[in-house]
Amino acid sequence: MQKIDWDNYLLPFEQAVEELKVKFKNLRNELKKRDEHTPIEFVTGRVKSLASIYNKAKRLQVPINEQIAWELRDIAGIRVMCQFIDDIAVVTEMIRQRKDMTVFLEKDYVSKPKESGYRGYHLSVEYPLMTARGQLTIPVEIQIRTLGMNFWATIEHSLNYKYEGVIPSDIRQRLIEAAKASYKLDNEMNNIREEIKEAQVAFTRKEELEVDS
Ligand code: 0O2
Repeated sequence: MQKIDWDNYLLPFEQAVEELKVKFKNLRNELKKRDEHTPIEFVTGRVKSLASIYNKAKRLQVPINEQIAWELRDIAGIRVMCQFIDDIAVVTEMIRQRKDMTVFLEKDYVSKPKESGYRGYHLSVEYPLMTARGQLTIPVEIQIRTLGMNFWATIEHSLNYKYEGVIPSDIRQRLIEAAKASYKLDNEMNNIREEIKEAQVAFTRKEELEVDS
């Protein structure tokens, strides 16, 4: 089997992550200036580490070759964080409507969480990239989460790292309970989102007036 030159192979994924982070940050800034509420709170992105690529390939039992990115789909990953659960659908629809990427797979772990308690909405998109060697289309996974879902997933990810993927069952159970509590909070906040949005708009206006005067 031909060996992969990882530095070269990952180059377009790094470029795609950088481009998409800018695009989603610009989208947030535009919405913030135009409308009074933006469904995007903040955006992050990363290229999957080699260790994580090998682990996932092993778990899915797929060979390591040039096609690996299409098997794993999340070598390039973008995360969009939202304040409210309803914002997730708004961002999802914006992505579906975009002309610079094509959605080819959606996984709804918001209404159907993973066994671990993990929630998030995953979109796999084909992203055309202009490189020095011409156009390439690469897969990118966009994860959309509320701030609460992201907080939970970040903590769980560190514990998984600490316990090398085998979290003790008592801690695992508490994480499941914490995920339920976090989702309850997300729903409560979602139910009073109009009140919260109005308060945030009033607060921003007050700050702007103070700066102007
Ligand atoms: P990293 O950043 O690579 O170290 P998908 O096709 O992605 O919708 P699939 O195939 O089940 O779902 O994917 P996988 O590999 O289980 O998860 C993909 C990514 O989703 C993970 O990347 C996490 O970011 C997130 N995720 C999925 N399940 C969990 C979970 O139970 N806990 C947490 N914390 N995150 C989860 P990596 O590979 O973990 O991260």
